[in-house]
Amino acid sequence: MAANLSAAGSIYLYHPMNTQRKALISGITGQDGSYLAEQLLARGYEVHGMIRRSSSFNTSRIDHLYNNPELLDRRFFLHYGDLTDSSNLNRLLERIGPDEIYNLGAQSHVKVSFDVPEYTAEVDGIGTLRFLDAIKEVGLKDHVRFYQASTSELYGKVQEIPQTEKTPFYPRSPYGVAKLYGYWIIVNYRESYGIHATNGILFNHESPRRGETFVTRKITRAATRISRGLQDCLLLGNLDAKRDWGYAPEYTDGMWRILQNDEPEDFVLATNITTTVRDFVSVSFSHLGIQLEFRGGGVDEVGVEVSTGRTLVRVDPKYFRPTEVDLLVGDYTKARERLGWEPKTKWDELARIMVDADLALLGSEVKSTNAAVM
Ligand code: NAP
Ligand code: G4F
Repeated sequence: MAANLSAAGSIYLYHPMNTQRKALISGITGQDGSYLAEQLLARGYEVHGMIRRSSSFNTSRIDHLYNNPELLDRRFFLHYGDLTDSSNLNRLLERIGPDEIYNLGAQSHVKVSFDVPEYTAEVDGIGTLRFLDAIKEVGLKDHVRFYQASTSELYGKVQEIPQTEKTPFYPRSPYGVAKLYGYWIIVNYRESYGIHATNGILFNHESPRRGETFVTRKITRAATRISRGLQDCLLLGNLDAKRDWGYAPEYTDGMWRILQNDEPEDFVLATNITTTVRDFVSVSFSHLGIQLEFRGGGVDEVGVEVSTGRTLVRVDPKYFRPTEVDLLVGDYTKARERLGWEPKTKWDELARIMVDADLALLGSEVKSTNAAVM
């Protein structure tokens, strides 16, 4: 599908008489970007997405929008771009003239940020500055509203439980530190230039569209594959880590609500419930009829199937991080009171949704393999 993109990018020209609300999303090919694009289209927006050139297809999460002739190049436009390229950002803002910008693009993997710290800072930190500066340069500063994808990773070594908008930050990874720059440059441009720029401090949110190397999706994919005899064992890192896991489409709805608030303010979105990785594993396997018992400790801890004695989960230190965030749990009171936002899906229901989706995916993979050999 990527073949037509440059055409989609070059034919669109901003017209001042066009009154439909326009949103620009960086990171539209990611988990959140894909849900947000769907929701904004459903709300009647014209949606523009920034997409990176890739040597392989990177659009699977938005292909259903791209392949819809009612939408493509009518209300849904894709443009090549990158958060490391200022001239590209300037050009896009000039051409599109968006009313709302959602900056979701990022090198978003915490562990990977230890391997590519400089690139992570470029994209997640300075990329935010580039966007804000482009807004100033093209004269959109009094018009546009800007959402920054800030993160509970800012709290890192937590200074308070639960974490609120007022809790001091203590990031524990190059990713967290890069996002800290993003957070403060938003505050600074808001205070210096009056730009309607806001931070959504979002706690972990997951879905069937979650990238396969984040822990929840890694667990639900492996559990379904193990249950069908396609994989022997799941290797994980820190089983004791605790996260506040919510359901991604509810959080992208929260992003939109944050931008509809006339005062540019920062908000925590979370569920206020924290759970260990180990418990997420147990619930995921249990939904497939596999009861696990965890035995041992540290790197020797294993998850054993009670009925057969098979070891299905092991610890592999290669998934440990140089510095870990042990516990996250967010207090979303401000979002509830000011935006009417509340999470609906609890983490165990979320695990079941993801397991069911991965099972369905396995079914279609098996079917398409069969079709290919027949
Ligand atoms: P994701 O699935 O990893 O998506 C990241 C998106 O950013 C992808 O579209 C990716 O493009 C794009 N991207 C990466 N590098 C880029 C660059 N140099 N220029 C432009 N785009 C680039 O992440 P997500 O889970 O949807 O998260 C969305 C945002 O929220 C991220 O900023 C993340 O850090 C933040 N956040 C996420 C969570 C969470 O729990 N999901 C919580 C708090 C904050 P490709 O598809 O081409 O790789
Ligand atoms: O799923 P994770 O990789 O997510 P993490 O590090 O919390 O980051 C995610 O949420 C942040 C919001 O708090 C976002 F800002 C960020 O962009 C991303 O979306 O890891 C969750 C926990 C960690 O403590 C990790 O050490 O799970 C632990 N874990 C244990 N075994 C593992 C594994 N994580 C991964 N990715 N892979 C494992 O095998």
